[in-house]
Amino acid sequence: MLGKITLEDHFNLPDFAEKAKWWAGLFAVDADKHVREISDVGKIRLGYADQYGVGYHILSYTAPGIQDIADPKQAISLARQVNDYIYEQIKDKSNRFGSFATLSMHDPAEAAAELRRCVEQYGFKGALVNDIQIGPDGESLIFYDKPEWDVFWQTCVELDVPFYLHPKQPTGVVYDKLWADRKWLIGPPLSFAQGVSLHLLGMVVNGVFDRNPKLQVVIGHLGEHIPFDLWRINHWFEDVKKPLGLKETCKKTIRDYFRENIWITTSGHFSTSTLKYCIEELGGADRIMFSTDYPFECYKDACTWFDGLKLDEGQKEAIGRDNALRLFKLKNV
Ligand code: GRE
Ligand code: ZN
Repeated sequence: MLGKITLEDHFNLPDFAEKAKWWAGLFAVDADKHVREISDVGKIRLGYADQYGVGYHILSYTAPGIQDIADPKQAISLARQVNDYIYEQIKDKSNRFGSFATLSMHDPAEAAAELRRCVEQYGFKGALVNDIQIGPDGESLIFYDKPEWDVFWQTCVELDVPFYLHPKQPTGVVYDKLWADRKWLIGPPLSFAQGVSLHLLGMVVNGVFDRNPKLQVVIGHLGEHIPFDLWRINHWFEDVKKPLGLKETCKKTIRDYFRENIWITTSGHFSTSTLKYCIEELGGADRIMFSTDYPFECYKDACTWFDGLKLDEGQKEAIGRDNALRLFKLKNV
């Protein structure tokens, strides 16, 4: 399929090759190739895109990004630097590239202000954040599911842009107690999905979507394990947790939030049976979008898998392109 749109496509600041190398050492077999690819937002990336039929990318700064920076001033300053950098890189290629805003999530009003700057001045398409923000003491973990974050969520709604909740690695006491002795499970095998599913379901039970009913949140990796558990989550919310008090903060069903607020992408998860399961469990393909997860995954694997799929009439166009056009209101791409 030509003209596919990918929404999880990461870049790095060229000055940060050392950090990219550290991350690549954890997750890439060929670290040098990985650093070359993640630092490029031109020839290499567009070469793959042209070869494998990707027409448009919404780029994002790579994990763990700003969410690993404990010092709030340093965090906001790097976020601004990243946003200024990527804008300069893509401004003359707006038919091929868009970008998500990179945000420091230390302070809701500050995050909202930087998102507004990126959307209004640079035409960015939303924000992508790498799970929880490490707090100023280097230990505390900032979740965005409390009412004080509503000023940020209201800004997403007002600007009419989606928020992509992307994984990062476990740190601090969580790392020490749970993962240190099981380090091969860190990342795609388990920890990434656990982190994002905890955070997103935290937003559900703590009322973020009830207070901000128009908010649109995207998660990758075919839903970070949540679609597989949807029946069981729904059963326990409706039949046990709501009678016990959950109904105070969470008025609708988990399936309602997946119909009205939540989207998933295929990033890094190229399984036909799992995609078909998600289409069935989520009641159709209307909120599922193609994505690669480049350069942690390659265009060849993502695109040859997707192009070879046999789905019902219209579903491939919807997932590969049309749903993203609709959600991000893309024109001329
Ligand atoms: C990602 O950013 O999506 C990612 C990593 C590291 C390994 C796999 C992966 O940052 O998908
Ligand atoms: Zn990713």
